[in-house]
Amino acid sequence: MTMDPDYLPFHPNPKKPSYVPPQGAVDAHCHVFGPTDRFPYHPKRKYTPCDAPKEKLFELRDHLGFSRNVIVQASCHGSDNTALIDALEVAGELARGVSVLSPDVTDDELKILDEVGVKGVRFNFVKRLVDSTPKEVFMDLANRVKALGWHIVVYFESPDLEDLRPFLESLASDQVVVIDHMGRPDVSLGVDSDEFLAFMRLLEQNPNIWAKVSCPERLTQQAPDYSDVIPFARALVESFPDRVLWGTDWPHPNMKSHVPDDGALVDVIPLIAGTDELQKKLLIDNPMRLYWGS
Ligand code: 0GY
Repeated sequence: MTMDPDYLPFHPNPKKPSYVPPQGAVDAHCHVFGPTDRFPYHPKRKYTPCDAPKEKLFELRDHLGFSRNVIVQASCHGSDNTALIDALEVAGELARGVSVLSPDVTDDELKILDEVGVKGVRFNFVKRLVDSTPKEVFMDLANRVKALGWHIVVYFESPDLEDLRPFLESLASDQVVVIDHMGRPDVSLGVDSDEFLAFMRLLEQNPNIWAKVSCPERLTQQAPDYSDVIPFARALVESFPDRVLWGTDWPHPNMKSHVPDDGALVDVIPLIAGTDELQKKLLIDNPMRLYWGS
């Protein structure tokens, strides 16, 4: 199996952000990858990342002025959560996790994940990243993790929203559902586009649906200032201040256009959450409630 990475490496030396996050801030979307010799990538992965071990993530957390991480299992490790478990064991109270589960996961495996700090399961519908999984399989997993008090994280791209809407609404009838990266809008259409208004309506009509206002680096056509993405994130933060999360997305797997500077990504925060109160909800209150139960 080749281990050559097929996307850009993460930024070797991100700048110190000008924006200082409030004490206790949470980076609620980031990943750990490898190291390959301990935690091999999944044989059916769609891309091979650069190793991005937990030590590097924790260094970045401190450098950017954050206190905690929510580490999300990405497709390149499939449903083998061992690198995630290892990172959570070392981080203790400073991290929580979101897993990817195989349909035949046992109750004992779920218990281990729960004990180490996993609080959610991710359902990935992005066709370039995963082979498709029937919705019934996801529904069954959602029912199983409900007993543990976990929530669901869903990743899809905006053209798939209408197809997924009944499924999302059904999940959200009695469980929190977090949508990754604002449902990946096409930002060239503008914040008043039918497409983005449909996403806003999804949150308006479903009080259990949350959004991550993350990933300007993937959505932008104006790197590195990300000004075309800011109105989308700001609309969500101002309309749903108690249901938004923010994350770096480090180490930015599968990026081919540019290498984001994580310090520059942090400097976007005050542009999308314009007051101390909105920043505190986005970076502390919301993630602490969902992942630390406080
Ligand atoms: C992300 C985005 C991506 C990758 C994954 O699971 C993944 O492999 O999430 C992507 O390529 O858009 O959230 O990190």
